[in-house]
Amino acid sequence: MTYKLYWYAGSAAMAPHAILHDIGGEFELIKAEGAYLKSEAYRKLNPNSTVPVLIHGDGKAIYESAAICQFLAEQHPETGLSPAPDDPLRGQYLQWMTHLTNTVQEAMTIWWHPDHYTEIEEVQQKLVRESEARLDKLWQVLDRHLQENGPHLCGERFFACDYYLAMLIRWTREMEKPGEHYPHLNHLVHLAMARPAYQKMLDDQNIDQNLLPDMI
Ligand SMILES: N[C@@H](CCC(=O)N[C@@H](CS)C(=O)NCC(=O)O)C(=O)O
Repeated sequence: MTYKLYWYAGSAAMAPHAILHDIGGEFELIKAEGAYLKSEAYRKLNPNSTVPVLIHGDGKAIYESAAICQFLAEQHPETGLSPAPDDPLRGQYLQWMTHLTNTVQEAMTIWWHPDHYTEIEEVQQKLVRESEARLDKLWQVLDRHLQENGPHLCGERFFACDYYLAMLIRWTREMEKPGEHYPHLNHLVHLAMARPAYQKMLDDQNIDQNLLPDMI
């Protein structure tokens, strides 16, 4: 099966793109940015005009990065990126995937796009500050979790949720306290970057991921 991934560099396509490299078969990358995202053709794939979109099977499109990650990892159990339904880690894996996309990513969206929430500039500035404070709390909880139960989110095994976390951490590099400043989050990104599939994704996307040295 040949997959197609609509993407642009450094976007929410990073994690699905790394997983496609773990799967190892051929896939097609289709760059989608700017005006093209708003085009009628693209809106047929994703009416929200965002990347990523995955095309699979006989042309079915899926959007939402976390859904694409889970779909790909489940379709390809040989990658080891998703615990099977009867695996004792399954519940935790689903918890992390959901938490990352509906809580951590949402806090980040407020930082990147306060304009989605209000037109009033002062309120936007307040939202940005509040979202940094909220992220700080979320990072502290995640960092403590990794310290006590890591090195990955579900312990010894690396799953798709770990790619997702590494991607979200990258999005905070311009914040006052980037995610990589927390030692166990930083270590998690190093673990993702040590995987050839993640490196291939960074190369394809022409991303030079400068990262603080491993702190643990
Ligand atoms: N919840 C969506 C969010 C997707 C999203 O906001 N993607 C951004 C890039 S990270 C995008 O395409 N923005 C539209 C643009 O840049 O014009 C997901 O996780 O896939």
